[in-house]
Amino acid sequence: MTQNQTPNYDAVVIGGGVTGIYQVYLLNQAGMRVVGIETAPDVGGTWYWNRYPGCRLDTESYAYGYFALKGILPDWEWSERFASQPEMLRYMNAAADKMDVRRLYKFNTNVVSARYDANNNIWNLRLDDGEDISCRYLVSATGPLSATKMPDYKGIDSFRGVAFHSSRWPTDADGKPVNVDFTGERVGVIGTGATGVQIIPIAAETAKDLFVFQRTPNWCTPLGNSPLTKEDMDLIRKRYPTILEYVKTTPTAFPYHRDTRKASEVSDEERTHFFEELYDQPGYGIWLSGFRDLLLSKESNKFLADFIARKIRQRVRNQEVAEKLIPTDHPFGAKRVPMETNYYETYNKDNVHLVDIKTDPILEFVPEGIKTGDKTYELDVVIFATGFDGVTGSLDRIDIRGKNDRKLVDAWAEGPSTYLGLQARGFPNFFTLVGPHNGSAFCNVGVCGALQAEWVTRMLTYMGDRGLTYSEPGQAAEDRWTEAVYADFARTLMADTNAWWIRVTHKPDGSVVRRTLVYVGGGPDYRRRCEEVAYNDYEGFELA
Ligand code: N01
Repeated sequence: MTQNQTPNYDAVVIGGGVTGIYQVYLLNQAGMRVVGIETAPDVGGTWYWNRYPGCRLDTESYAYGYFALKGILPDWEWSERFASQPEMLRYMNAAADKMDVRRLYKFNTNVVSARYDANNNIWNLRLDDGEDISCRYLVSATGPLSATKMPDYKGIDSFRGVAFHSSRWPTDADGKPVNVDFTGERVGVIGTGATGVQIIPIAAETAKDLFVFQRTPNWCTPLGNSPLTKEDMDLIRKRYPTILEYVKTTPTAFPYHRDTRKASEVSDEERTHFFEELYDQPGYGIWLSGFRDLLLSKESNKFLADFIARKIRQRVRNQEVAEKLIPTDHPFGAKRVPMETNYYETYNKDNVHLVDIKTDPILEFVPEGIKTGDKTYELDVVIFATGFDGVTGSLDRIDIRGKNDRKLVDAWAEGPSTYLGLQARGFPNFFTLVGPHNGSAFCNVGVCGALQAEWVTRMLTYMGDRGLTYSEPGQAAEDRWTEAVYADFARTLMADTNAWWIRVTHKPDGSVVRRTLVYVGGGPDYRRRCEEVAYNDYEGFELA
């Protein structure tokens, strides 16, 4: 292989979030010349950008991040079972300090394009400050939920009030997020996914009027947050190795395993009792420790969906509103289950109004607010909690070209094709951490992303030790992996529901292609497969 040109860096890592900074740290520790590129002025990724009121972790704080990894932050004192965004950002900053990675980052910088030069086996990157840099290995850690999705309603620019996406909270002249005070304001929230469900109860506390523009209701369940005392933390810290080993055994690296029974194997009474117990538990238990066939059997799913629907009817006083809040178009858990705190009770407040935009669609924005078919809602503030262009969105926004100048967006036009969700044929030396079809994306990213960064570091070290500088998946290995990912997903009840992890393509001939962007085989199987590949000298990858 010709390699006449020496690249500026051994590796470039795109992204300074929870996975990116750890990857930069590990590669630097491994003796590589590495630089991280980050859009934001500082580290934090999702915890830097999402600063909306109510934003918090819905993974147990002590089961997220670097809690048992290489001695990073073993002393951290979590103040709540599910930490708030400000605490998460402090944690990310402390982790960056501890790993001393800021000096290895270029902040306030976007990668505009990345092109593979086959003659020199390097990637050439153009940055938006005009600088050109090159590297041997390109590693993306851009996050599955970072490319914001904004609706293109007519007239948005004509709106006289303040309007912004939930993960682009307004900032002051120094770039610091401002505290948007809703007191006495007429506020509109568009979107009722995990983000909207966190914002709505907080905005309702002070807004004069809160209008929730809901297109599709979600199945939401209680978060059950509570403070953690110093004594709690002392005990938790002593258990860190056990917690890490345990979450490594669960499908999503959250501290929950599914029950071994099918829903139909128990009596009505027993089922209801079990659901009540799960509903009262903090966190994701109701979704992730329920009956084992929850996402495989419509019958099993309906038992739980009916139970949650009853809870919604009990918690919301106005039964017309309650019915609008109950999903009818997707099974429980087929979309991400938002974890809520007083979400349903919020609709009992006089200042909160649910606008069903499925039956009365938004027609346009006007200077005074939002116009639907039925009326004009006068508003001062509009928050777009409309989500993200999931998983591949942030990569699509970079002009990435592999061998023969082939664009990644073209290669993945009808859905990603990868090996282990880590590399794509035709794009040598390009690794996608927490990327499409990757066992770390549908997972507790704080843990799974870090374990994956460790795996990639081992692979690059293995290559370095043997004088290898080129890695590309073989066609057969990639095809097998991709087919298995699609087949696994097709077996679940998630297959027919649109969510951020599904790419829906409307083709010119009128046909519609729906493709999963995530691997649902579970973290343990994924990591076992990765270890098998590593043990067998990275079988499936063409190394040179
Ligand atoms: O985004 P979403 P999100 N007009 O895509 C609606 C993570 N997260 O930011 O369903 C009107 O779930 C859309 O309606 P519909 C978590 O993984 C974690 O809430 O398309 N409405 C939906 O209601 C989560 O899954 C935490 O009909 C429009 C909403 O906007 C992921 O981020 C907290 C619309 C989007 O929901 C994304 O959550 C928050 C339009 N044009 C988020 N376009 C934690 O707790 C979209 N919608 C850690």
